[in-house]
Amino acid sequence: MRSPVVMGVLNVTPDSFSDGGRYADLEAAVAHGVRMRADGAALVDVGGESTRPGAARVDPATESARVLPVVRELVAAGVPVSIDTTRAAVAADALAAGASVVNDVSGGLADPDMAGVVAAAGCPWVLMHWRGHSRDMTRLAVYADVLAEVRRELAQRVDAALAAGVGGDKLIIDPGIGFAKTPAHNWRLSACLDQIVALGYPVLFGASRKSYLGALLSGPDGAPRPVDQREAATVATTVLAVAAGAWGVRVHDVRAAVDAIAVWAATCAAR
Ligand code: PMM
Repeated sequence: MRSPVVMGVLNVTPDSFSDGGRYADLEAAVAHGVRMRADGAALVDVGGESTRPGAARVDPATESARVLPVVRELVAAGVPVSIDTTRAAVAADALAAGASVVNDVSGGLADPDMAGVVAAAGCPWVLMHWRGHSRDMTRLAVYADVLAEVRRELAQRVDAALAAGVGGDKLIIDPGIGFAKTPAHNWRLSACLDQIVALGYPVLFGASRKSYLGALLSGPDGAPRPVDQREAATVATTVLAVAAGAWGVRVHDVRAAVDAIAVWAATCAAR
């Protein structure tokens, strides 16, 4: 059985919810990416624009200036890189700098040129479920049936990608945990991840340290569990996701995810 992919998160932003500011300088960012690779990350996902709910957008030049030096140095160090961007120009620059995968949280919706860039590069493309930019995200978290709607909207993004000439074997889908979703929506999608897998494409699952886990683990005063104390919960989501058939998980603590997957795989092998 193929081992699930672990994608390590490397946000080179001053304001991401989980690691904002920590890897803003080049040396620290590259060192962290190299460490995640050594810990077993199949890909290091470099992002230069925060997608936290309510975040303001950065201009494309700022986004490129943040990510390109990091992509270049990681690739030179032999680390496979995905570029976490919704912008075709940033994706094209990152691919030219050696990135091998485009991780587009908008599933191709934010930039009409993205499909063309991906098709021309012939690289894998992560299509995440998305309904709008961070500023509007909370307002867009309205569903009659979140599972049915996310399945339908993901299938539409797949169809659009295929129509634009991207190979079906290059597509990876992602339910977009925390993106225009309430905690209840996130739990429902987690519970029914097998039905996203049933769409027939590899599924990436990104729950690492997200706020619905903080809300679940809130203290007696109702305050959410701080971001840096959500790792055990994140590991639980990793095991549940791979058991549901996910292709991979996007996480901050790569070692913890790799260890959890090893336990899951050894358990499966002994059946
Ligand atoms: N989540 C974030 C950013 N990029 N990409 C994919 N494919 N899936 C996700 O769930 C996802 C993503 C936001 O989380 P972060 O601030 O920890 O990077």
